[in-house]
Formats: sequence, structure tokens, C-alpha cells
Amino acid sequence: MTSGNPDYRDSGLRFPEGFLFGSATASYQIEGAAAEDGRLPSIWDTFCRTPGKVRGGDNGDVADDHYHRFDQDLDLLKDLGLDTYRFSIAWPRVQPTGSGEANQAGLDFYSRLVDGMLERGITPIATLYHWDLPQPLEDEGGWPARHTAERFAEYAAIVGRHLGDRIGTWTTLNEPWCSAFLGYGAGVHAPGRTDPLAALRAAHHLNLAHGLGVQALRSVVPRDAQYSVTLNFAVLRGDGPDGADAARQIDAVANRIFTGPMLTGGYPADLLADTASVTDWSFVQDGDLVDIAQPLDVLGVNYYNTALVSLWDGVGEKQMADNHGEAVASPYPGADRVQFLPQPGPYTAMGWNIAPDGLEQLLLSLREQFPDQPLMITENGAAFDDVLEDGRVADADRIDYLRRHFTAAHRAMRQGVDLRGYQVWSLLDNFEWAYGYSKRFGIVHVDYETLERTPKDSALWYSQLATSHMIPE
Ligand code: GCO
Repeated sequence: MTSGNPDYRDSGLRFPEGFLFGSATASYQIEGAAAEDGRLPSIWDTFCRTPGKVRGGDNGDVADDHYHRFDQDLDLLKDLGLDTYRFSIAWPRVQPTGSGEANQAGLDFYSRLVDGMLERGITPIATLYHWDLPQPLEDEGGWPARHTAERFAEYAAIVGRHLGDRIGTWTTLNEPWCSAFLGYGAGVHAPGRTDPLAALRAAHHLNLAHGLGVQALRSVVPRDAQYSVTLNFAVLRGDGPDGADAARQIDAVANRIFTGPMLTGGYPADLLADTASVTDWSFVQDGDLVDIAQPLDVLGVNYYNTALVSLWDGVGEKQMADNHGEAVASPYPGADRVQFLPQPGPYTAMGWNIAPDGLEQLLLSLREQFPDQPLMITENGAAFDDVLEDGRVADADRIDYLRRHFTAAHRAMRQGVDLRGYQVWSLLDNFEWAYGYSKRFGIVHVDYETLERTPKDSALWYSQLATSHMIPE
């Protein structure tokens, strides 16, 4: 045990020199300009237009209009004194049909964006895929189809060739679990399919895309860059006599399905056994596992909350108090007996339990599993029902959330975790996927009528942390 405040509400803790304080966004959630300069629809444009899929029928057509206001947004980052900006590149802007010719206007936008960061002394962390698959690739089979991984490598090479001289850290995929299992299993994310086999095939082809993508980047990027992937880990607590087995099953199909091939060279035996009734995994071809296991300079970790699981006894009603909206189908193929139990609060506006100890647990467990792997928190943050009053958002609840999670990260570092930085989700209020604009995750408030930006109190608090490296009062 480390000493320190048991409720994780510390101040005065100091982060090392070189620790990268930043903030994160994603293309479809902020850019808008959905049909401009040659961009064609992604699966999210299509999903938003499918009745009943996105709350309020919201879509990313305008979003935060970041496409036209990026200079102002980069000024915000600079004014806050942040070191890094984690952003994502929209595949349908750069290669609108998902194959063939690049779209110069799309590349030019990201070139201006990256130059704008460098001029302001902000280090770019670029994610190649944050869920906006070009619709034509979905029409040809999407992630369950192997050729999507091959197309991704071509796209990675295009971006690498154009921006490789200016980007220090490349992230291939953001949260492939969501792409595979919310997109093709539970159907609550685009493209909205509910097919367990398709979800497992998607997971493998996302793994393959990651491996081929890193190789493609390495072959064209002219100087030493860092390579990474961002995973969202299920942080599990077991309940009751079978709780440990329930946790093992979800750990396999949510976490080790990615870390296995990416970091240890193979799929875990228990995952293959658990999913045997769905597939024999014959879509894994010779050589795939070697392609996937590319050394990573940093592993990106997204963390929001924990899950409490047990095995359903087959009597009574199975509980599914998970955090994936109104899923009609399970996002966990092969784990049909696992139930998700309600957890103690407090909760964010997403209904997610606030559990900073889960972040400490996760970081320690990653160090134990992958002792030499440097880590970076690539997302952590919270939605609350913010109120803008007299030009100010007094979001004390978000400050408290951030304080407790930075404290947790610091505790893990004191226990030897090699944590290189922390990217707060999110810089701006934005399009929160199936929740539309109803959930505000930003440290900067966005008025969706006027598109005016107002830094919340949490942004000012975070700015003090980033510039002093010490958790403020
Ligand atoms: C994620 C997503 C973000 C979400 C955030 C809150 O990677 O899950 O990157 O796009 O907005 O996690 O749900």
C-alpha cells in the first residue's frame, strides 16, 4: 500500500519533468464540415441517419465546427499550457472511398493542423482511426472482412508519407474493442450490426490493421517516431464464488483479445475455448500473429470506470447493468453467463461509477503483465450536467474527478509504473456517439448555437497542474 489520502483527493503531488500533460479529441466528434473538401460519408454519418440510433437524431455534420475553427482551438491548448494534443485523422477525408487516390484537400487540412500545433509548441499525438470507417469499406464487408485491414495499411502509408516528418507519436487505432464489439456485436455503435461472429472477425482484423499499419508507417516515416495503440480496458471486480471466473471471461474478450496478439504474440487459450461455439478462429491466417506483434513504444490506456461481474445462475433475471447504452445484443461473445451488477456511486452524467482506485489497479496490473511496456493515459475524464452561467462553468465535480484520477496515476507511478503522460478527455464538449450532444465531456464548454468556446473551471485547474506539474489545491 502507498501512503496518501484514501479517497484519492490529494493536492501537492508532483509529476516528473517530461511528463506529458495534454487533452484529446476525435475527428468525427468535433470537426463538422462533413461534406467539405472531398470528404465522403463514414459509417458514423450513415448510422446517424438511421432512425433511432443516435439520441435526438444528432449527427456530426457541424459538431464543433473545428474544421473551420481549429486555430482558435489550438490557441486554447496553448493558453492552457498543455504539452500535447491527441487528435484523430478522418480516413474519409484523406482517402474518401477507403482505397485508391488520396484527397489532397484532406491531407492539407491535417497538415495545417499539425503545423499549427508545432508553431505553438504543442506536440501532436495522431490517431489514425477513431471509428470513422469510410462507408464504401463497410459496404464491402467492413472490419469483419480481411481486406479492410489491408486498406488501413495503405491509408496509414499515405498519412505517414505526408505528415511523417512532423508527428512524434502515432496511434494506429482508438479502442478497437468498441469498433468490434459495440459496432458489430451489440450494435449500439456504427455500423450497428449484432452478429457475434462478425464481432470476433472484426477484432482480429483490427488487430491485423494495427500490425500492418505500424509496419506501413515505419516504412515511410522518415525519422524516429513513437508507435502506439490505444485500448480501453475493462477493469473488473468479481462478485460471489464465481466472480473470479466471470472476471476472467470478460478480461479475455475485452482486454486480452487485443493485448494477447499485440503484446505477447498470440490469442489467449481461454479466449479460444470460451468462443469455440461461435468460431474456430480459422480467419486467423499464417503470419498474422507475427504481423500483429509489433513492438510498441507506448501503450495508450483509456480509463473511465469499473465493472462488477458475476456468473448468472440461470434462475432469476440476468443483470446487465453495463455501461453500453441500451444494447439489445451482448458485446461479449462467448461470455453469455456473465452478468454485470450495479456498482456503488457516485456516478457521472453517463451513469458511470467514479472509481479512481480502478485506474490505479489497472496501471499496476498492466505493469505486472507487461513489465517493460511504457504507458500513457490517452483518455480519462467525465461528463457532468454543466451549467454555463455569466460566462462561467463552475464544474467542481469534474475537478474532483480529475484530481482523484491524477492522484491515482501518481500512486501507480510511485509503485513503479512507467507512465509517460495523461491526455484528458476531452478538450471540447462534442458529439458523444450514440448519446449525441447530450453529454458534455469537455474541459471547454461549447455553445452549440453560437459555437462559442468557454474554458470551464476544470480547464483552469488543469492548466495549473500542467504548468506547475503539481496537483493544485
Ligand atoms: C472513446 C472514445 C471517446 C468517447 C469517450 C467518452 O475512445 O471511448 O474515444 O470518443 O467520447 O470515451 O465516452
